[in-house]
Amino acid sequence: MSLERIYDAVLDFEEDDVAELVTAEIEAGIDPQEILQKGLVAALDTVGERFSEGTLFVPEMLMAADAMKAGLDLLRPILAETGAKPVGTVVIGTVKGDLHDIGKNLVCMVLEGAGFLVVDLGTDVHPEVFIDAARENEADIVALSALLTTSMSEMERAVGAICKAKENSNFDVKIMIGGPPITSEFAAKIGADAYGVDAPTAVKHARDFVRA
Ligand code: B12
Repeated sequence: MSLERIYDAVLDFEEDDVAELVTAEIEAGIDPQEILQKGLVAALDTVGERFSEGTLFVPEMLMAADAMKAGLDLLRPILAETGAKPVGTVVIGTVKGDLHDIGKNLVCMVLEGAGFLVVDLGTDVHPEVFIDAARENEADIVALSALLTTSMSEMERAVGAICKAKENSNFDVKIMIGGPPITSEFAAKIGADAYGVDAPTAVKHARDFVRA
């Protein structure tokens, strides 16, 4: 019931209401994953459908994203709470030309929650920036996100550059990619080590990589 109110508040672009309702759910002991999936993520899916239908436009999409972020900010520390020593280091970013970061931020949160040290490079990240950050932080994994179909070629370019850097030095990282236009076939074609359909799958792959 209250999760529906969170869903509605995101669709009404009511940041303050989202924050208030999410706080109430947390205090009531509701599973943070449930608040996230059934309240916040479900609302953004509806936003996407309405955008596709042409009944909602970019400014509204942005306002809904801001409302969702108000809830995410409250859930982040709870999802990330572990206190354990990092099990590995992940450098992550959204590829060049792409400004979407909500899904990437979710991936960051669950990886942190699973005990990884996450270095978030933000959005519109150039290939060399991924490589430099991975070297500097001695990363085990580089994770790349893309939301736009037009970003897929940038992802291919970035993964290609990382693979090339791996050939020429003692630089060794696993590459994981994700985002709605991405598929496992595309990941295999461009030389990525794994494709993750969602945040929990990202954790599964990351764990497999550091165990291997
Ligand atoms: C919010 C939003 C925006 C916001 C972004 C705000 C922000 N800070 O992110 C704003 C308004 C800025 C925006 C702008 C644009 N957007 Co937009 N946007 C969306 C929307 C509604 C939601 C995206 C989202 O956050 N989803 C929720 C998250 C949780 O899901 P997710 O990103 O898929 O992430 C999950 C998985 O994919 C996976 N994952 C994601 N990344 C990674 C990475 C790794 C390593 C792994 C393992 C997994 C993984 O795990 C995540 C969690 O489970 C979508 C529609 C939709 N429902 O997807 C359109 C959508 C992505 N946008 C679209 C478009 C067209 C645009 C614009 C071009 C619009 C315009 N004409 O200006 C611009 C592009 C700007 C740019 N250069 O990037 C299209 C893309 C179409 C396409 N196939 O190319 C979509 C699909 C809308 C539509 N139906 O047409 N957008």
